[in-house]
Amino acid sequence: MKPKPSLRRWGVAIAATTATAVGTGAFIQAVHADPPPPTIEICCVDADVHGADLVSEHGEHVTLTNTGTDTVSVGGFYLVDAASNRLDIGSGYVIPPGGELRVYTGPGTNATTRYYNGRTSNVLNNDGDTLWLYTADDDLVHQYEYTGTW
Ligand SMILES: [Ca+2]
Ligand SMILES: [Ca+2]
Repeated sequence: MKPKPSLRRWGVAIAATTATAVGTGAFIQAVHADPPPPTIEICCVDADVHGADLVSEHGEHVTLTNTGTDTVSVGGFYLVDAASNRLDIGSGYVIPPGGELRVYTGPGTNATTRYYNGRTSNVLNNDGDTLWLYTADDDLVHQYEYTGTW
């Protein structure tokens, strides 16, 4: 049995609204909802690149995209797979609207749209895996499942 990471989901806030008529006016009280989850999704997984999957610069990687209209800070976000392997995202990374960030398992030169974990063993199973994306505060952002490409 592979241990599953805990699926802590974003709380769904119930906006309770009470209206009290006072004379001719009315007061509306609303409970503030939790902030919405970040608009970051796991777009695609390149688990089996041409040749060795940990080749420098161009190895196996996960691509994250920002589907929203605001830049999102993703420093400290991390990915976990079904075997509890973890891929981190370095501090200070942001993804602008419509932009993407590639998170590599192996070594390479970090750049604005590429972050390398410098690991020495494969994480992304070539025959399929499930990935969970978490914020730095361990809140689940997105789940992504893929199968082998053959
Ligand atoms: Ca792989
Ligand atoms: Ca390969």
